[in-house]
Amino acid sequence: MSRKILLINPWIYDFAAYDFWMKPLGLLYLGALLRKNNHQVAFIDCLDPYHPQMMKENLKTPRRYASGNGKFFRQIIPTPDPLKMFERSYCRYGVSPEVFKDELQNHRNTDIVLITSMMTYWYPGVFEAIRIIKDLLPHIPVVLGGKYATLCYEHAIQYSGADYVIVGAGEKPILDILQKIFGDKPSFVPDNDDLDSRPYPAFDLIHHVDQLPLITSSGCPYRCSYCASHIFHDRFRRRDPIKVVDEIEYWQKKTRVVNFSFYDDALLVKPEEMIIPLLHEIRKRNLYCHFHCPNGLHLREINEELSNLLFHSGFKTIRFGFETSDFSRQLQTGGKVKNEELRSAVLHLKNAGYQTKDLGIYLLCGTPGQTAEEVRNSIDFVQKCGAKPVLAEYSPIPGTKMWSDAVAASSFDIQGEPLYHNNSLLPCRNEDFSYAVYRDLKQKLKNNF
Ligand code: B12
Ligand code: SF4
Repeated sequence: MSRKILLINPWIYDFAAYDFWMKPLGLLYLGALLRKNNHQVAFIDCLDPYHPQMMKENLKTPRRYASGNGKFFRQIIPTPDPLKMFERSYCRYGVSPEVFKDELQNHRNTDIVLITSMMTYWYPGVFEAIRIIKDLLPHIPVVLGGKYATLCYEHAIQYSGADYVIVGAGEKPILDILQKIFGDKPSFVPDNDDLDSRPYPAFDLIHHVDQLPLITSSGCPYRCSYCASHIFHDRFRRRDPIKVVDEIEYWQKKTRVVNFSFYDDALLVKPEEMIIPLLHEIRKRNLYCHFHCPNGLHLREINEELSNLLFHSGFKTIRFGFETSDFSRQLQTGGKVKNEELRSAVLHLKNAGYQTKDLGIYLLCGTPGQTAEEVRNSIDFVQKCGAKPVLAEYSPIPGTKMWSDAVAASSFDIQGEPLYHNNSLLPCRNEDFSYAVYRDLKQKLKNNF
């Protein structure tokens, strides 16, 4: 039987949040799958920066850019007790609770609610949404999935208020839940090993499309000690690059969108298998696109051919994961890149036409045992290579190799309270690397660029 299913992308509660091409891709993949199983799917996006009711009520609409990034609506809210010692405004990013409640009233006859989650430390926004749903639609089952639900399963079971908490990929579990609750046998189950067997995400549910996310793979062949990729995906799987271009062309024809963001963990790995054929096909079909990669790309693969291809195919925002120039830490954390590889990659990218400001190099700050000097040296090294250092504060993640070091290094109870995973806290910094030193480094970089 056809069920009415409501998807919810909850608020972000944090000290800071910026829309770096963010969309609830996993949730919208599930929406498409459920439609393919003949269910009716609706969507409430608490993060919608173009929400019509908010636009009407709010004189100050969030500043947005033509490439699809920008600010969210924002309201200052009380800081949760565990974070009170941190003197910054704590905010709800997204629509107001009143707007959310109004939207929910239109879905009183829904059969089940699916809510997603991202950063572990954003759980208060998820809980608030669930609390309101339970208030207004008390008898409707609520299923919680996504990153927080996977990484902090016990916490989510105990405190979220959801009826079901799902770990990992949601495709099979959600069909199982529908069968368990309503007795609905699935008519279509995607092949877990064939990412192209999934229907395209239900992007038509987004009412104002300014950019769309793409994913060409799941997982990553590397195992960096600070990263959770292997917890979500047991191995690296890829789509057929030609089918990815079919999808790009499909969305472009349907929505006229130009900006696309890649959410892959390892887009550039083995370029001959994915990015090279993909970009050649884009050019063959004469598609005009701008690509954005806010998630770190691999530097190791960059050579003359790939640099030219990226530059001439509309790769506008590119960020690379470099993390540190300290050789022993590079080895300890997984060895995904070496200093020489950064130097050579920047040379190729600049020869292709990129400028320093285009080449953002992520440096991981505040990992256990890291000194301020290591970060300074890394900044210097990136600048000497001719690229732009971008500081990324380390967020400790349960289940990663670095977790036990993070627990030992942190003065916060990161095991008991996911709010302390917040990267803004630099939760694993040590005496040597104070907030003042960090702020100073950040300010200097800001002044430079
Ligand atoms: C793309 C990405 C981003 C994007 C935004 C993504 C978005 N959706 O908005 C950008 C680049 C902005 C970003 C930023 C950051 N990110 Co990030 N990001 C990712 C990444 C690579 C992929 C997420 C994704 O969308 N995957 C694709 C979709 C298809 O999968 P999915 O969402 O998981 O959905 C599936 C399941 O989760 C499940 N599911 C999802 N929802 C639901 C709902 C229900 C009901 C059910 C049943 C199932 C279900 O089913 C889906 C389909 O199978 C992950 C790593 C990873 N491999 O997952 C890190 C990750 C989530 N990010 C992480 C981090 C650390 C960050 C940053 C803090 C980095 C930094 N230091 O600056 C920033 C923070 C941003 C901020 N403060 O504003 C960490 C999480 C940390 C934490 N403590 O939670 C991760 C895990 C990476 C890591 N280091 O291991 N990120
Ligand atoms: S290369 Fe990137 S995605 Fe892969 S394990 Fe390392 S940090 Fe994670």
